[in-house]
Parts: sequence; C-alpha cells; structure tokens
Amino acid sequence: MSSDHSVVQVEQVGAGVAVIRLNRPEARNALNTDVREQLAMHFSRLSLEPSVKAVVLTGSPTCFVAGADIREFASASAIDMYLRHTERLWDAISRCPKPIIAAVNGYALGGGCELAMHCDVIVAGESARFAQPEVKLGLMPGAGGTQRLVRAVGKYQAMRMALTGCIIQAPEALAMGLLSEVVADDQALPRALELATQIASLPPLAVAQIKEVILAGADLPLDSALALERKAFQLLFASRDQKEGAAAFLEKRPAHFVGE
Ligand code: CO8
Repeated sequence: MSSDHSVVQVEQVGAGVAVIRLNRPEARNALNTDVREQLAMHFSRLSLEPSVKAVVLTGSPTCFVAGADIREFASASAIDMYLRHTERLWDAISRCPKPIIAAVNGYALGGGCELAMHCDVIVAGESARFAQPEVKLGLMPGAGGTQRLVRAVGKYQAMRMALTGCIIQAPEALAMGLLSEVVADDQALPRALELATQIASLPPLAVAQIKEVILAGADLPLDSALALERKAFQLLFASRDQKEGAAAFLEKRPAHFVGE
C-alpha cells in the first residue's frame, strides 16, 4: 500500500490492476471530506494511468462503507451542503473510463451502497449487507441512491429500500439485480481481483467502448442508444487489436493485444 496511515490506500497488483482500499476503520470507512477527496484524486489519476486497465475498490473485511460521515453533516445548513459540491468528487469516480470492480464485505450503507453502485461490477461476500437508510436520519439518498438504484433493481425494490431503510442481505441483493456475484466472505476480494485481471488482459479500447456505451446508452431512447452502439462497434474496426483478435482466431493461436 502507498501509505499505511492514509484513509484511502492504493496498490498496483498484477498486470494492469490497481486496488483502492478504504482505510478508516474507526468510523467504519464513513465518507468524510478527506476520504472523498482522496477517492476522487486516486480515481482521476488512475483514469489517466496507461498501465492500469481495471480498478478494484474495497473496504475492510467487516465494513465496505457505513455511509456519509454523519458527524460532518449533522449540523450543516442547506447552503453548506450546496457549497461542498460533492458532486465533483463523485463525478471523478463515475467518469472513470476503466472498469471498476467493487469487492464488498460487511456493510454498504447509504453513501456506501451508492459508492458500490458507482462501480461496474459488484462482487459481495455472503455476509455483506446493503441499505439506503437515509430516511431514518430525516434525509434521502443524495448520491444516486434514488436513481442508480431504481435503474439497477426497478421501482418496487428501490422504493422498498429507500422508503424503509431496510437492510438487504447479499443473496437477496443478488436476486434483486444489485450485485454481480456473491461468494464466500473471504473470496470477495480474490474474486474481484480475478475478474479485474481477466478484464485487464482484454483489448482496452473494446473494454472502454463497452463501458461507455452501456452507461451512456442506459440513459438514452433505444434508437439513440443503438446508434451509439453501432458507431462504437464500427470505430473498433480502426483498432489493431480488432485485426489481431480476428487473425488470432483464424490462425488458431493466442491473441496478443497491444491496446491500439
Ligand atoms: N458516520 C460517522 N461515523 C460513523 C458512521 C457514519 N456513517 N458509521 C459508523 N460511524 C462511527 C460510529 O459513530 C462509531 O464511532 P465512535 O466509536 O467514535 O462512537 C464507530 O464508527 C463504530 O460504529 P459502531 O459502534 O456503530 O459500529 P458497529 O460495528 O456496531 O455498527 C454500523 C456498524 C451498522 C455500520 C453502524 O455504525 C451504523 O449503523 N452506522 C451508520 C449507518 C448509516 O446510517 N449510514 C447512512 C449515513 S447517511 C448517508 O450515507 C447519506 C449519503 C448521502 C450521499 C452523500 C451526499 C453528500
């Protein structure tokens, strides 16, 4: 890890995979300004780092993230909250062009569940728990918990979660469509690393186009989304990796992708 005491630690592991680990155990990894700014800084930097092809985001073995730091906003005014402009910090994560795999153990609550939903693939340990409990604090989700959640699980489950703040166990979250995979608790990080390594070995231009089109297309009318998909698909025919992928298949040999 880059620094043992930092609340957000980054390590490059294996070929093309960076791991971002939240490290604020005394507050269950609650997202205070320091954590948010460091997360944004690392995601911005890794977005531009050519040697990194996929990012794994994780917390501790018992807690992913217990939400926004309640102490930090307990007595804030509406104008204070506005002036914090936390959207610029979330944007650094949502605009990362590289696949982000969340490895979730323990609690992913409020802003923690929203942080997981900023990721592209979510692997959870079987004891992980998810909730949008803001309503119990007289609040509502403020970082995608009404919007990304409804897109992931549909109206009736999103309403149930946000209106009651109920805790959802990992197997139920998987069945709802909130997760990609549930594994044994001690396998969440290894499995996320395995997926990230697999993605990092694939042609990065194709990977980037897939991520961009799936995310952008989800907010467009179907015709526009299909046109966007077609254009991105056609664009990939300009890449060396597309020629290499087809040639390797036809010559019955492993492909050697160069990212061009
Ligand atoms: N904020 C600040 N401190 C926290 C938070 C938090 N969200 N969660 C835990 N802590 C602190 C506790 O205060 C405690 O500190 P201390 O030791 O000084 O008393 C320490 O972490 C340990 O907490 P617990 O003793 O409660 O630990 P447990 O293991 O017993 O329980 C839980 C862990 C279940 C995670 C429990 O701490 C909990 O319920 N936490 C609050 C969960 C919550 O309500 N989260 C939602 C917050 S609101 C939110 O996320 C709004 C998002 C809006 C988007 C952002 C827009 C800006």
